[in-house]
Amino acid sequence: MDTLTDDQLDIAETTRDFAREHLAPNAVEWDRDKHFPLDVLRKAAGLGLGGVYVREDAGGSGLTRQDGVLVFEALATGCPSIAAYLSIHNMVAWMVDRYGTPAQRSRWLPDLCSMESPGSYCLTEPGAGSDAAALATRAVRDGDGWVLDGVKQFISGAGTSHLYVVMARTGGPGPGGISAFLVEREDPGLSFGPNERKMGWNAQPTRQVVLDGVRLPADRLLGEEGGGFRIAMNGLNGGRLGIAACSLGGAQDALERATEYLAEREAFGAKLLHAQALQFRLADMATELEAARSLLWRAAAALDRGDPRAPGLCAMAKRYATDTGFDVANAALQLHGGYGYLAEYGIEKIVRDLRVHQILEGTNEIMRVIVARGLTGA
Ligand code: FAD
Ligand code: 2MC
Repeated sequence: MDTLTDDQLDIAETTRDFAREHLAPNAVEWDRDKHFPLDVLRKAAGLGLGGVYVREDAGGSGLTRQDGVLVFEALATGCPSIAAYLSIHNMVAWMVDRYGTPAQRSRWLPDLCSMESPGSYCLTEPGAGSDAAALATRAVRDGDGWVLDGVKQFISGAGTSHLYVVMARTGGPGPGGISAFLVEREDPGLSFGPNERKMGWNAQPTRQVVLDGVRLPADRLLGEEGGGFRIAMNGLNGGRLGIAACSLGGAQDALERATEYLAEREAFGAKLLHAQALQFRLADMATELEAARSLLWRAAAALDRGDPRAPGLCAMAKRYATDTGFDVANAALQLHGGYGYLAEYGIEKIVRDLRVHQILEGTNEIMRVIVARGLTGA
């Protein structure tokens, strides 16, 4: 922790306190009841967590990505699923801040920052996931405005969120034919599928977003016509750091719980923590997490300074931290013996929540595609 400033130490500690008080005591129940605690998210917004990267003139906290990875790791120690939704919401808010006109910024950012209007990010479709540039949702010009038709798949927060950043095709095939739009929940023609039944991430809804002749005025285009894919990818660079940080937070919590458990549990006439084999296991888990954290902080610093290597470093960090986080949480479950498998201990929930971080915001195979392209130039 010695590379952190006093301000960063404060941010991490305040957020961890929030997670300890408002998330951790409820996380198992929210998972069981599939409850999305919007009231608690709004409380987090009171600490500035609804607009982490948004500039202060629009109600944001104006923090860096290096600050952000501390925030999301700390939040995820209380509940990875809620922390990850907040990370996605912050990706949306950052996109509006970064690419919005002054009018769009003043119209949408204050409510995004207070979480009066939670946000969702809509890229994936039933027929286009990893190959996002193949998306088929169409936006056709209609006078000054647009009409959108298509289906978005697996959208986090959908149905509850008020603002949807939707990537749609306004031109020819490939990434250059895609534009980004701001769609509101009340826009006629917008509807949602049922809440998907999932292995984890149960404390937030995942639904299809269906666009059926959604008519939008011209001022709902975000950024340039044809610039939507680049906007989506730039959003994801930061989003991938957030998801990686959530994996570290969940795994750190699991490691701490396993250590406490072994210190209490007796077998063969001694505390299990005295078994050197188990101490070595804990040592390896801590070492792996620290290595992942170092890479994540390096990627965040690269994104903050606009280093052209940042997308590759973000992909490396997302791949490494989400794989490590899952492995560490799974090892913590093993160290709890049979109790690790019981819902009330909260460990199996962390494992289930972290599993999907290896899949979404770009699968870990796609992270390797990105890294390999950087190496080979292909
Ligand atoms: P596919 O692209 O069909 O991939 C299938 C398998 O093939 C994967 O293992 C993949 O890694 C592999 N593969 C594909 N191409 C290659 C290749 N070139 N080389 C090697 N392997 C390859 N999307 C959003 O837009 N917004 C959201 O809010 C959102 N939230 C989500 C929440 C949840 C709970 C889930 C499960 C998904 C969410 N997603 C969201 C979608 C997520 O980003 C996609 O599921 C993911 O990008 C993979 O796409 P796919 O499911 O279509 O898999
Ligand atoms: N950062 C900045 N720009 C990027 C970029 C990145 N990470 N990735 C691609 N681009 C740019 C790229 O530089 C190119 O720009 P230009 O036209 O100026 O040359 C343009 O985008 C097109 O890129 P590619 O030619 O590489 O496009 P391709 O179709 O070959 O592959 C790939 C792109 C595979 C990297 C992209 O489709 C991808 O990331 N797929 C994964 C999709 C994904 O992550 N989905 C997550 C959904 S959100 C989610 O899951 C949530 C939970 C919210």
